[in-house]
Amino acid sequence: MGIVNVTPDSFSDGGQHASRDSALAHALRLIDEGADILDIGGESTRPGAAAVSQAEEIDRVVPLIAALAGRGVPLSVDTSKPEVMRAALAAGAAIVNDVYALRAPGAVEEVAASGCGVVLMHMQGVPRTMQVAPHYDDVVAEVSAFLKERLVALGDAGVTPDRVALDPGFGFGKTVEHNFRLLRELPRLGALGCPVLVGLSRKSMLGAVTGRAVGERVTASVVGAVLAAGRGARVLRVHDVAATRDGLRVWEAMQGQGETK
Ligand code: 7PJ
Repeated sequence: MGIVNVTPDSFSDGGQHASRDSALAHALRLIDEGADILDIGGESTRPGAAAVSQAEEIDRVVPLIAALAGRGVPLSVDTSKPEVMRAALAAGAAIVNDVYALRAPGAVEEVAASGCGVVLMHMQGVPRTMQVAPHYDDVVAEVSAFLKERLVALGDAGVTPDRVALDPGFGFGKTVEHNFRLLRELPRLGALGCPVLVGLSRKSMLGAVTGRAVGERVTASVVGAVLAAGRGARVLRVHDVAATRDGLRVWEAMQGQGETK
């Protein structure tokens, strides 16, 4: 799953158009590099990021989804707002990826009304403050219990587990230690019966162990992705598609199921 962020380019005078064009070019490059899914997001969920209005978020993601629909690559929309989900699905998105796990009022109903896939992610707290003092008695058990509870809530609304992928939410209300424990014990999330999605690309947990700035974390990200694959992750949400595919090819060859190219 290749990451496509549509955020205004503050260094360009072209405004909305320029950022849309560069997002489209980036998305096409990720398809070329072998992305199986594109995840399109118009709002940053990084700690301390400014909120984006519903109209603005729709304005950022919908034209890009429309431009990318029908190219043979399923599109995911990274949003927590039901109205954005609705507009994105109407424009051709096939998956809703929600870091709030559809807890916003109306979000479950929006997904239930369509046949789309869903990514349910765990987060402790809210983005603005989630990294202040994350606390768990047993992080793996608590993340599992949360995801299981969300699966039940979706099931009650008619969204069956075969439409769902589960994500531990690396970096979302977790210390470095919590994140690596979740990675180590990832098979316990797989035991819930849904495919597991992992997003650790360029994240600060990798900076914490390598000492590297965000722009220098490709190697660490690829190693993290391969480790996650080895622990059962079925979808890897990444910025660096080509590099990740190279890493996965090595792992797959070892498994005896290597793709040839
Ligand atoms: C994730 C996400 C993640 C899912 C972001 C970033 C922060 N969606 N959206 N999982 N992270 N499902 O990419 O650094 O880990 S935004």
